[in-house]
Amino acid sequence: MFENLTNKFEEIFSSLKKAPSLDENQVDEGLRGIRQALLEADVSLDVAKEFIEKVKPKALGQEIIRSTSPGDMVVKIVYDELVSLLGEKNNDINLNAVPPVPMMLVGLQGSGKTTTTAKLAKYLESTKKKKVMMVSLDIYRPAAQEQLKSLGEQNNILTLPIIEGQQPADICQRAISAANLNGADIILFDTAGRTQIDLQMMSEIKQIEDTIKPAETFLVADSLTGQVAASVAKEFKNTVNLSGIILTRADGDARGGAAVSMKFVSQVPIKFLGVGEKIENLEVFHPDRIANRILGMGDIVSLVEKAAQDLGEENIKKAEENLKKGQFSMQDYLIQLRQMKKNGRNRRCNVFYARCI
Ligand SMILES: Nc1nc2c(ncn2[C@@H]2O[C@H](COP(=O)(O)OP(=O)(O)OP(=O)(O)O)[C@@H](O)[C@H]2O)c(=O)[nH]1
Ligand SMILES: [Mg+2]
Repeated sequence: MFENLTNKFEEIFSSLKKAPSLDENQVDEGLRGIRQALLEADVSLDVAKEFIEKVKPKALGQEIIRSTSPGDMVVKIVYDELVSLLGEKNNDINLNAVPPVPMMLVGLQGSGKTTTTAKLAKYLESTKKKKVMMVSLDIYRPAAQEQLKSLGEQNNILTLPIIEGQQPADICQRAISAANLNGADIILFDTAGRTQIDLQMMSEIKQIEDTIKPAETFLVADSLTGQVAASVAKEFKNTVNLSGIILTRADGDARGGAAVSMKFVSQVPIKFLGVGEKIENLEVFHPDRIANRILGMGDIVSLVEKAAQDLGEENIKKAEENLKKGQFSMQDYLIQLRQMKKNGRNRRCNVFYARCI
């Protein structure tokens, strides 16, 4: 995922990093390149525009921190904005409800709902140590319920026995009783897909939502559809209370536009990535790690972060001078204590502290 963006960003940053200092034109040129790269990755125009508008004043007004080049600073600014665009932090799955906790997966046809239901069940069982029951509400596509049943059998996950001809609302009721009987902590409801959003599908999903009152409603969206995935999420959100996105086929997506645009366009966080067809191919979505992956420059980001921390050195020096001049204030003292706490066993601070006492 993101190979194209990573390559483009690397190109842009390598020329920025070579420059000993940066003027407005160089920054502008770099930002134009970033905007272009985002658009080519199928990020929506609004998102690309907003992104550049946020980065620009920071990139131009940013004081250059000692020990790093201005180019590195721009990388760090882009990184921070990217993390914020992707959703800041991972929103963990909500298990705060009376068991059996109901969750449902919705989405367009073929987006990966059934496969993801099984992946999620496996994740909840192995990582969260919960007993899960899977239930198919897809009474329309032939063999859809059997597909989930066989995934359950292959992976040793409980599924609700199929009763031919039963309607979704009745299946929901039966599932809740069966989960209680079997001591399941979580019920995952897999729903039927449609080729496109239509009223019938939306009203059925709404009905299911009203019946089961899910703690989590995941939209399963195909990453390969780029910004369409983000607008589909926006539309689903108008009907149901979407709590998270699971972006599938991330393994085959070299552009990554859906991942980048999703939070901004739909206001719904991505919680997981589907990264293959196998049951274990589900990854928790961490915006900071993804931003690192996109920029391919984790080392620079940590370097600049370190440099920012070391800014305390400046304060230490000033405080030392104040001490020599006999003007050591309580403020200087506080700076020293904070810096010591931050750095742990920082020799320079310790020496200084020894001089103070
Ligand atoms: N490479 C890859 N393939 C995936 C991923 N997730 C699902 N698939 C494949 O996508 C195809 C469709 O998956 P399903 O889970 O049946 O999709 P669905 O949304 O339930 O489809 P309908 O029930 O017909 O609406 C299957 O062949 C899956 O193996 C993924 O993350 N990566
Ligand atoms: Mg299905």
